[in-house]
Amino acid sequence: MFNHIKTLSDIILEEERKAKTASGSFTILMMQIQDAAKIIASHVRCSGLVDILGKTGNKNAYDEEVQKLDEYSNDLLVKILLESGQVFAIASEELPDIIYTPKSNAGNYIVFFDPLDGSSNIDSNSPIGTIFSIYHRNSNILQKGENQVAAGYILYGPSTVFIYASKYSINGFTLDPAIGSFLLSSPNLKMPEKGNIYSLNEGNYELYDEPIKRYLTHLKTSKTYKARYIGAMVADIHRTLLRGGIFLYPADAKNKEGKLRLLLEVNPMSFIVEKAGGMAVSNGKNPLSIEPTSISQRVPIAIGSKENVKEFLKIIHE
Ligand code: AHM
Ligand code: MG
Repeated sequence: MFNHIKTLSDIILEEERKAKTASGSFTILMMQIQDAAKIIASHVRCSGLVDILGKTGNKNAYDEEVQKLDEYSNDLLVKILLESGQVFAIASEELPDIIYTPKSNAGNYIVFFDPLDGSSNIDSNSPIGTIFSIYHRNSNILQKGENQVAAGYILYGPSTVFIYASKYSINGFTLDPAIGSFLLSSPNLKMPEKGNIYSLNEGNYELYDEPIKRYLTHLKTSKTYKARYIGAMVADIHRTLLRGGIFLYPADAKNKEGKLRLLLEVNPMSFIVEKAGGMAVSNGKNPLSIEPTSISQRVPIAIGSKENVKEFLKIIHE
């Protein structure tokens, strides 16, 4: 029998049919985000050539001016989203301020994004990603994470993977470069209840406060844990989603509020991980319940398999 593999577009259309009042606007927005992801993925594949081609007249493989990949990804997303007709406002990790779509073209969604997360990995040909978070239009742009309509990330690794979470489901897709579609590769993602991997920048050890040091000692002396840290949240969270365990970016003496941004990194990842059955905590609270104060607000984060996050909470409160 003919076996059609579902695509990301199929899932988005299925969900549109479930939403009784849907106008098609969200579907168009998600199609635009998919397009941007494919274009960024294609540029990531050529990124190692930029230096070589750059020397021959500042043109890249696409005959465009050579531009840093993070700038390129940001400019592309800004342009695609503002021209989509579906967004009211956008905010990017690369930009200091919120950008509003001109009234004539304004839509009903607000999109936050980190166009190229982990960009310091580019030079060493290591994984990088894009993170996005979608809200309904509201006069208050800075809404709690629990109001997210959908969130997702794209991981540019050995293959390009798109994780998409909405109120209906969470699924993973892999880009088939031959046909240019994201094919369903991890349906109904459910993360392990517990894992044996912890992930944080342990180079900051001396800067951590006593409870975090105690927790790390607990992990090491239990002799059941492995350490893994890629330094790109998208890649570290993706491994945590598939294999279980915990990812942390705690506050420390240098990063007093933590390093990762609530609206651009922490909330989309917390939404995704919760949908997959995991848990996130920030200063003892669910980050999705925090009232944001600014686009650049940073918060500490511990996120991952439920049992691992509960164990973290138990040890730091001892
Ligand atoms: P970026 O979005 O500017 O690339 O920075 C965020 C990144 C995360 O992807 C990663 O988890 C973290 O910063 C790594 O920070 P550090 O180098 O301090 O370990
Ligand atoms: Mg980032």
